[in-house]
Amino acid sequence: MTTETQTQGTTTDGFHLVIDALKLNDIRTIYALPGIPITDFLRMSQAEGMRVISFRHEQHAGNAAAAAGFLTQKPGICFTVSAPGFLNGLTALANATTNCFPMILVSGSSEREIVDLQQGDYEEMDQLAIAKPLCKAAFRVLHAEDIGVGIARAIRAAVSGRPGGVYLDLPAKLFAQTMDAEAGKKSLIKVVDAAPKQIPGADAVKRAVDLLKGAKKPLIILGKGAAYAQADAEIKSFVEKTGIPYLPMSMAKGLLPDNHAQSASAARSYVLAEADVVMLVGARLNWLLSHGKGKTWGGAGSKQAGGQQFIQVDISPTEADSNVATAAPVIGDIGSCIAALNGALGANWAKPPADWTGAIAERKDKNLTKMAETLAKNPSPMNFHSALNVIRDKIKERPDAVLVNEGANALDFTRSIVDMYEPRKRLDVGTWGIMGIGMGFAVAAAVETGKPVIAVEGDSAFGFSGMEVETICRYNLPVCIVILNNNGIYKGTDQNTSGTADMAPTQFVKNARYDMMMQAFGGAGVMAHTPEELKKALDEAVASGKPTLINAVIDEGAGTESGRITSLNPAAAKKK
Ligand code: ADP
Ligand code: TZD
Ligand code: MG
Repeated sequence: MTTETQTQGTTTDGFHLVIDALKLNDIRTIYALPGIPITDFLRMSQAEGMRVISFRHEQHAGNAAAAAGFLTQKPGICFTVSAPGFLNGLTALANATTNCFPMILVSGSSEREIVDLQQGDYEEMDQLAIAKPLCKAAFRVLHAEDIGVGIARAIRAAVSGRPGGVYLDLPAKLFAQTMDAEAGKKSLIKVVDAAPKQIPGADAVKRAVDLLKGAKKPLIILGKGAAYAQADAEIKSFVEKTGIPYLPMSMAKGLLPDNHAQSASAARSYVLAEADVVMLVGARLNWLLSHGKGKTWGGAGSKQAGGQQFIQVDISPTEADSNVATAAPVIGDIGSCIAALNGALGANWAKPPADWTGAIAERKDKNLTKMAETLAKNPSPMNFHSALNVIRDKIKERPDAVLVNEGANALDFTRSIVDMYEPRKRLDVGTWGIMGIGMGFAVAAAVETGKPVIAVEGDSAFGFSGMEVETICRYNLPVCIVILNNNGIYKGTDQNTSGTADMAPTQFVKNARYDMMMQAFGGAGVMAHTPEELKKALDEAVASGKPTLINAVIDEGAGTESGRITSLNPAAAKKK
């Protein structure tokens, strides 16, 4: 039991039971923003040896918890105050659930009796009801003796099956409740096997292997579920043993190194349209994969399927057939599924036909040569390519560094230009394409991995969480933020055509000094106008580990509207 409890003699309280329950389950870090009713709880947590990372806005504390969950397979924990703090954290909770990242949002709440009669308490809100549709599960604990069960249920719900966000409601009164210390200790639960293995059926495995065997143009797509699963060796072995070309989704980059001979990234549009059997591993056929149909997949029209047969390796049985027919669902955890598939391959697995792999290699070579030519250019002002070439070299030199990435063009160009070499080193806007994850993810990446973090940010994207540079400085985290500054959303050259003095809605103040924001809190702030200046500042930042913000000034006309998803704009849809 805790020292505090001991000094109190035979009683313990809600504060300490929550701390002890978390510790019992090996949770040592809390991402939070203080205030009534959790201020004392956070102080006590710190005093009891927990790492408490205190943020400037709950959304970023929540995003940090989500990233921690993705990186560690343990639920990231975020604590907030009632109503407004809770609501600020809710975007992160919903985003975590959407992305299948395990986290627990714990919010203090007001007095139940007053909330339920709507009598106007301080920060009154029926938080449990609001959280429910936005997460996997939501619980409230009313009595100190139920804290152990509440935390155990929250942990299980977050990490078992398809991982996701969980909401835990802790009313203010609960923290101060006391109970017998010994009974309190006994009431806590150490969760055994929180994310049990789920073994796929032998018939499902055979069906998938038979389909792959008959394929002329097979393709594997690795998604962030595969990265999350930490089954790196099994996946590598499967890919290499089968010889099947693969495509990594954004956050699966580095699961196998991007320069792997079987990577088909540089021939993406060719392989998607041409493949006959596609094996999805922890990737959904959502908008990011054009729902498995349409022209991307070689279909005749925007709604027509391309004729591929799909194998889906996923923990969620309802994911199959979500967009197009799934010929061979393999349901279980990715580690167990890939191990079973590896076992079923047999000794004499025939590699895919050479005309398929050869055609891919040909296109890859052509595209990679073209890319190398573009990257070698040194235009003035700098553009996305010449700036990102510097980041590309840095990640090659430091493959252990974590790359955080958000923006529109700033995202798309980074994803295609910067190769990743190790698993779970790329954190980005995920399934929603959400802006605002940048600093929260960067803080968690630094705290959880202890490795250098490079956050490549659009100037708009950075604005969503920019105040957390103070947090980064306060905890002296090895985070280097690189803002690809084109003076606006998509680009800085938009015009207001109305004749009024206002700037266009997508434009920002010209020549903004984001670097000075970092200086304001004692970090290093640097302007970079050339790749040489950018390289020098980045080298220094990574070598020193000092919080750094590099304001990389690029051509303000360099971007395109919405980056690569221009076609999703309603005006573009009208033209279709
Ligand atoms: P991406 O955006 O990279 O394509 P998605 O988020 O769409 O990836 O898909 C991730 C998928 O991985 C989800 O369908 C989820 O159910 C699945 N998943 C997550 N963790 C595991 C796991 N440990 N085992 C099996 N499937 C998993
Ligand atoms: N709000 C939220 C929460 N998420 C979003 N995705 C958006 C708004 C819309 N949006 C994008 O999809 S990208 C983007 C916004 C506002 C910013 C693009 O500007 P940037 O990047 O400066 O970050 P580039 O390099 O100028 O394209
Ligand atoms: Mg921009």
